[in-house]
Amino acid sequence: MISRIDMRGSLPENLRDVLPRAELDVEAALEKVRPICEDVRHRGAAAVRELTARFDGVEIASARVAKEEIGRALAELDPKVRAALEESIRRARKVHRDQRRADTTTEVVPGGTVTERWVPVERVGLYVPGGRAVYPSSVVMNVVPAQEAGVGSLAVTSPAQREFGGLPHPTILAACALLGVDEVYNAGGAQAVAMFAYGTEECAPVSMVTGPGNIWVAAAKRLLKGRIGIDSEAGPTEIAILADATADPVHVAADLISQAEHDVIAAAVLVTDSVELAEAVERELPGQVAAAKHGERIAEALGGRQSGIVLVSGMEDGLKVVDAYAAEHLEIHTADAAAVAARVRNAGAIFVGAYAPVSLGDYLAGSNHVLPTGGCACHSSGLSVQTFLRGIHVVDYTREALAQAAAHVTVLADAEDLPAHGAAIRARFSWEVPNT
Ligand code: HSO
Ligand code: ZN
Repeated sequence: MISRIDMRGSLPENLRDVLPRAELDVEAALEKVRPICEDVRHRGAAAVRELTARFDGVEIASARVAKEEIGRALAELDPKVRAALEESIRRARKVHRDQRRADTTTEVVPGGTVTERWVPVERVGLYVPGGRAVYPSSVVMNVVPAQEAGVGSLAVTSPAQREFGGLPHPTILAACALLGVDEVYNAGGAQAVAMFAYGTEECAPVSMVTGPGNIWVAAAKRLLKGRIGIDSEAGPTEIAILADATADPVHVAADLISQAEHDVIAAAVLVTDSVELAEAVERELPGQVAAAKHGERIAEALGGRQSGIVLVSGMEDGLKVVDAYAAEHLEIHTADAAAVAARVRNAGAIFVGAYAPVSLGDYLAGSNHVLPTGGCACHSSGLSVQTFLRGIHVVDYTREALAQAAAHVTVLADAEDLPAHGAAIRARFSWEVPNT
């Protein structure tokens, strides 16, 4: 059901390369996505409609969802789902509000200050996946940080669904309504990203696109990055669990399964120094998988080369392995889990101990679930208020403070063979270089 990789003894040199990992060839998708983006760029809304018919099999009259449809979806939402979404929003708001950084002003020298002013991106497009994956929770995770950052104009897009008359899934529309978002589109795939990036007659262009999607969305984000800002490319979901002999195999198996449920290419990796735990989890998995609604998908994900149980000699090696893997989600099931968690350097999010499973983070912990995948956690963070803010340096120097810096600027400018840089300073002082 799940393969074993034995790294007891010494760890391999090229640890990152030998660990199980899904291969998602975004590069290969670029060539397919390029003409789609060009089409939307040149033909706007008509191209979005035609591409929606071609790829989603739905004829739509417009990619803009009418406000009445959003209101209706909320009115028809199951009250239990509404209450759960409201609590999810409340907790996420609480956490994301606290992330907002204050502007800082530093007096570098008397009369010379640098202020870092945090300014929200003006207009953002948020992509919410559709199809098999219907994630109203991802609406929450995208919209809340953007709103808390102060983004003024927010548009959400999610693929048109044939069974819902060409609208996005009603729960997604209802989540938008609960969050106060009324600009919603029913476009998906690369054409949706291009619609946001270039704008159409129906949709004003945005400065930034965030949110997870399939390989076409990832490729379009890569292609259009620069014209628009993006978060991460978001590949298939990953869970890594670092566990010792104290871990409960029932919990460990359930948590591996919970993320394998997303996709046949989702990754579930257990790193442990306990052969007994590895064996107990191996024994536990088949029963839990058989009982799961999406058992086939889960079995394929667990059996894939991206998943596995990695045996290590001890927690020191275990930490090296999870750092090299840099999982999107990392659970720690060890004695003194908090102390072990504090030593982890690379992970999208860390879940400490037996009572903080990834599923909690997916919906209700208050943390964000849009996290770096594919090892990107070694250089990137998940979505946060910070994603939607730019720190602008505001430089304010008096004549005296500039005079004090003039000689050093001139010297450095000359050293770089850019003497006009120094001249721009001296022009303010009758061309004399003042002494420092
Ligand atoms: N685990 C996914 C997010 C999600 N789970 C949405 C359920 N719904 C990626 O972090
Ligand atoms: Zn999940």
